[in-house]
Amino acid sequence: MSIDFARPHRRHNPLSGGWVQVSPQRMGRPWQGEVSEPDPPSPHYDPACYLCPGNARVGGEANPAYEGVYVFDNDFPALEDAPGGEAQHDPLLRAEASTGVCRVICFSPDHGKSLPLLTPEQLRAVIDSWAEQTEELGARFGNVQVFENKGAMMGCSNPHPHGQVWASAHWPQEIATEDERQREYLAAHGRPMLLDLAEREAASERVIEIDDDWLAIIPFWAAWPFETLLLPRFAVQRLPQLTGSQRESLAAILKALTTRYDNLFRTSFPYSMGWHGAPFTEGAQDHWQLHAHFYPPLLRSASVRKFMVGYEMLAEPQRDLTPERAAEMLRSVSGLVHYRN
Ligand code: H2U
Ligand code: ZN
Repeated sequence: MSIDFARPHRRHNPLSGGWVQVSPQRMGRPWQGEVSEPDPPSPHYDPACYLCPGNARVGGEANPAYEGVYVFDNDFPALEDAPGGEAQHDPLLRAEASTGVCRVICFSPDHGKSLPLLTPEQLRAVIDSWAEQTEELGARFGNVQVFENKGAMMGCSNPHPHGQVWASAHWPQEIATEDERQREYLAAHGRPMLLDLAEREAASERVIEIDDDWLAIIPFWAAWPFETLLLPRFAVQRLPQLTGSQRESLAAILKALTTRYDNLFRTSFPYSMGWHGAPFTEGAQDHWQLHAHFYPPLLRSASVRKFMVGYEMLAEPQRDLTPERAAEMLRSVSGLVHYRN
């Protein structure tokens, strides 16, 4: 007997090695939880914003009158670019120093222009900046993590469109795990895992956007309701390797995907997104494929979110809405016209 995907089952995440509990039969249960307010629309300029052009940041330094993408060193960096002490090898109280650099990337001088509201050219400039930062910091550090934390619901401190980059001497946990899983897959199957996946999923019911270069899917093993995985359909390990035309197609697919997200609940869709690429080390990294994860918290409306609590914290992630149904919902809204236009 094969699995009945309409009944409780578990799905495996080959990138993380984890599992997710899927319970499609629970979709009909009543909701009596928190109802929070959606973010209000943002003005083009906010005199109180520490990221708007010309305004003073918290540390006192003023931003220049920037006109495109603007990158600065985080005034409150989580990592310091200074040598640390010796590692502590206690089996119970183990520790090591961590060093690195943290920067903030303002996507636009316009306080109200989140990714889907940027022009393809402006999005291309954001992609170029992600690639430049990765290249520059990768020359000095073992890993470069580019990410965006968006929306008050995700704990983002400011609506001004911005992301961050944290470069570290060490490989953070997620990167180390994905490195191992992809290395094992190449050894076992002779092809990079995520290139195989892009091929396998190109015509699946989990596709949100696809063109000759890129594929956006709700992964089979997604934990968050509308989680997506953005995959290249060609072999590439890191952002700086993308050609001009691959960056242009990426700008288009990012715009379409984030437009669908915003249109789904007619709100500026909160999420944490980020790029995973090969860490910086000697030798070929053929097992790696560049990819982006989007982890949005919303479940049913602009104000009803999924909480990863209870069973999720103590056992394993669980979802009611199937990835296939979530993909259908995202496909049913426009990827071309944003609800604010
Ligand atoms: P988040 O909203 O994603 O947390 O990012 C804002 C970052 O901006 C945060 O890391 C930094 C914070 O340290 N920041 C500055 O560097 N200067 C400021 O004046 C305020 C915030
Ligand atoms: Zn601003």
